[in-house]
Amino acid sequence: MLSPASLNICKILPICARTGNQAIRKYSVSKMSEPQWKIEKARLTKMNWADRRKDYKIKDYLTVDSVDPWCNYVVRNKGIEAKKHTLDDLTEFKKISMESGLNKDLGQKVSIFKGDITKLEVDAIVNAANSALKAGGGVDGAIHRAAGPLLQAECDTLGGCPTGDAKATCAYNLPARYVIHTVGPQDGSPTKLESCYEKCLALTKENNFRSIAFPCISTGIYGFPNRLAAHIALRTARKFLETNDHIERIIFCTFMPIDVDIYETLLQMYFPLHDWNYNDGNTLTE
Ligand code: AR6
Repeated sequence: MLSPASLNICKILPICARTGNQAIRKYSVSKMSEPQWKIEKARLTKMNWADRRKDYKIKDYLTVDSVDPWCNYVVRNKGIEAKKHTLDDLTEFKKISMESGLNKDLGQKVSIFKGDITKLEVDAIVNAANSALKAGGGVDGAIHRAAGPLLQAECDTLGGCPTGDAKATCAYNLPARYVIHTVGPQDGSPTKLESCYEKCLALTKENNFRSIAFPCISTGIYGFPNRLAAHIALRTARKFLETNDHIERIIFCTFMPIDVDIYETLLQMYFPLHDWNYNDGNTLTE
C-alpha cells in the first residue's frame, strides 16, 4: 500500500515530465540517486588507462615510463655525483641499516621528478592536506583545482584525517587514479612525518597500487625543515621497498630548487648506485 506522500510523487513525476518542470524533476531525481562523486568514481574505477586518457583535461601528462628511474637520471644529469652529503647527513643516515644486495634493484624503483605533481599519470599522488580535508593552498590547492569539485565532495564524507594518518579518494579529472591525502605535522615532529609516509605506503599495499608520487610533505606552509624531511621520506621509502615488492615506482616530486638539490644529494646515500656510496665511513666530503 503506497503512502499518501508516495501517491503524490507518483502523480507529480509524470506531470513534470510532460510539462518540463525542471526544478521539481531535478529534485526528485537527485533525491533518489547516488551522489555525483560516487557515480563518477564507480565509472572511473572500471576504466582502463587507454579509455581514461580520452577524458584527460590536460595533454601534457606524464606516464610512469617517461619519468627516469634514479639509476638513469644520474647518468643523464651530469654533475649529480659531485653533490656530496654533509656530516649532519651522515648522522641522520646512520639511523637506517640497509640490505645492500638490493641496491641495484631499488635504484630502478625510485625517481626524482621536478615539477607539478598533478601532471603525473600514476596509481596515486599524495596530497599534503589539512586535517579538515578542505582544499587549501600549496600542493593541496593545485590538486583540488586540477581534480575538480567532486574531489572535495568525496573528502567531505571522510570525517577529516588526523595528523600522521592518510586516506585515499578517487582523483577525478587528474591523470592519476587516486589521491592519498595525508596530514603532515605543523610542530616539526619527525615521528609524525614518518607516519605520513608509512601510512601512504601501507595504502599502496592495501589497494595494490604500483606507482605513487609524493610531494615534499609539510615543507611548505607547515614549515618542516626540508633536509630532515627528505631524510625521513627516503629512509621510509627504502625500508618499505626492501620488504614490499608490489611497488614498481616511488616518485619524489620536487617542486622547489632546494628540494631538487637535497634529493639529488641524499638519493645517492639511500639508493646508492656504486659501492663507494655506501655508508662505510669513507664517503664524507672533506
Ligand atoms: N606539485 C608538487 N609540489 C608542489 C606543488 C605542485 N603543484 N605545489 C606546491 N608544491 P605545501 P604543507 C610543494 O605548503 O607544508 C595547504 O594549505 C611545495 O613547494 O603544499 O604540508 C594544506 O591545506 C612544498 O615543497 O604543504 C595545509 O593546510 C610541498 O609541495 C597545508 O597547506 C608542500 O608544501 C599543508 O602544508
